[in-house]
Amino acid sequence: MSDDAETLFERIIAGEIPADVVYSDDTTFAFRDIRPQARVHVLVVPKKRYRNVAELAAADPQLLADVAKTAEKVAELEGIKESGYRVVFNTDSDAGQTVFHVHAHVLGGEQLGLFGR
Ligand code: DGP
Repeated sequence: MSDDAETLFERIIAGEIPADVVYSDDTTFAFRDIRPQARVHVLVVPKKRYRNVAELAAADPQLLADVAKTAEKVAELEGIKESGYRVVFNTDSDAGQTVFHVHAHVLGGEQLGLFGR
């Protein structure tokens, strides 16, 4: 896919593709992963698209902070803030990144293994 092409997540943010939305504010958007890897598995994305977390951090550190704060907000809304949760940014092919609109996976609601479920 060309970097100029509208990604799947932009279409979800725009409401063109249905999703189970957990939280939205001016700069970020959170929705349940379609293939959950834990009892709670929510994706947090900045509404403005960057390819990965490194590009986001370089271009707009405040927006990366917004994503981190929304991850915590999601944990609070899902009732897993106290028990703990994992925040993961898959980056490029060896990590299995498939959607090139940076997204944080928020995982929890059960005891997680060291590197996955
Ligand atoms: P990653 O591998 O880090 O690029 O994660 C992409 C995630 O996106 C993957 O866990 C599955 C999820 N996903 C893919 N397509 C859809 C979709 O149409 N809706 C939702 N809610 N999640 C999706």
